[in-house]
Amino acid sequence: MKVSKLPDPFKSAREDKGYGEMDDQNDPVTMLLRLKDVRKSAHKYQTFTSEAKPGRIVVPSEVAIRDVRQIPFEVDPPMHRDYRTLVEDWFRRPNAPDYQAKLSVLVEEVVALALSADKIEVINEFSLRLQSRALTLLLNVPLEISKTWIDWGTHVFRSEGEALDGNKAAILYDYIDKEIDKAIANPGEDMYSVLLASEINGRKLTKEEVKGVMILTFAGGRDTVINALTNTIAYFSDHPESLIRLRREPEIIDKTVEELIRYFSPLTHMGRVVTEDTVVCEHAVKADTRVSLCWASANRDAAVFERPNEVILDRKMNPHVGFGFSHHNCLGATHARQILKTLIRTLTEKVSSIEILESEDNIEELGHFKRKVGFHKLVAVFS
Ligand code: EMZ
Repeated sequence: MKVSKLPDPFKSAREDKGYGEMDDQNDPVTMLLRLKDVRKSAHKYQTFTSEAKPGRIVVPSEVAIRDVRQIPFEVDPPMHRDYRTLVEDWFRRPNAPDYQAKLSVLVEEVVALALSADKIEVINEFSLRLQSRALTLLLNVPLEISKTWIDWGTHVFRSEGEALDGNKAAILYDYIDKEIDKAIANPGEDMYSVLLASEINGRKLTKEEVKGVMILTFAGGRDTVINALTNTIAYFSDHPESLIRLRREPEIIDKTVEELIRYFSPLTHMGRVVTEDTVVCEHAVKADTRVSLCWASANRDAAVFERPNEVILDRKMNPHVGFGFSHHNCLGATHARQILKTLIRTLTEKVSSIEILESEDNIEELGHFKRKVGFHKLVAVFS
């Protein structure tokens, strides 16, 4: 099997029943597997809330390790809209030419480093490095700060064995508290200062709210971006012909970015808590239990996507939900898309082939479903 292949473990459950079931720390989850149901349920925040106990909509649940609400992600409309409006412009900055010029420099440096080394371990020496460096642009802080973030590793709430780790979360929380205090003492042009100065319903955001936005900014775009970047490298190692095609047809790169996000689905699913007894796919779900919107399964739904298990670089109809769907769709998507687009363009310009020397898959265990989401290790030679 090709190293970049991500099999679809949900096919038969999706086609037979439309849902799957998994346990998670004694708080089971009914997973919605069809694109149509995932989209429909994403809209229905009154029945499927995001505003549960902090950490409970994440699968695996983070209830045991955090009590700060992430904003706007763990808030429902109408308040959700107010928070979202507040941060939306900031998160659209990656569309600006000067932002893109700076991002290109960062991407080119990381690719140059990969080319100059005999071999690299892609997750740590490429993807984590690029993710953290690019985040300095999103936060508008100096590049050197990324060194601290790189030291935290690929996940801020999990340690290497994948176990949820409260001590690790505390490192992020202390760090953010200190940064907020620094910005209060000495306001600048960084994201903390901008949030502290902003108003919601005629009042300033509280420190706790600023912290909630910052935690999401650090946590939500970390392992997801790292998986997307690492999987992109694996993909081009298996498909040098795709690099050649994209070099000749750079105009399809935007479509390729969407297709890779669909195929990789870096975030497998996101939960909601059921507010009243209801039915999903003819299956009863009780109030105060959890469902999840399984983006990874929905993105392989043959009722919507032709040849769903193939990467079609210029796929025409691509209504994927790799960045979520409805009001909670990914706030960081503009930044993530720009990173991938810049990476692909840079690879077509500078790299002819990538050889994988060693790999270890990262397989998520979701009840009886086992899903490869990326790698624990990927050693590569860039030429
Ligand atoms: C949460 C989540 C957000 C969660 C869009 O996803 O990402 C996860 O990686 C974090 O652990 O806390 O931020």
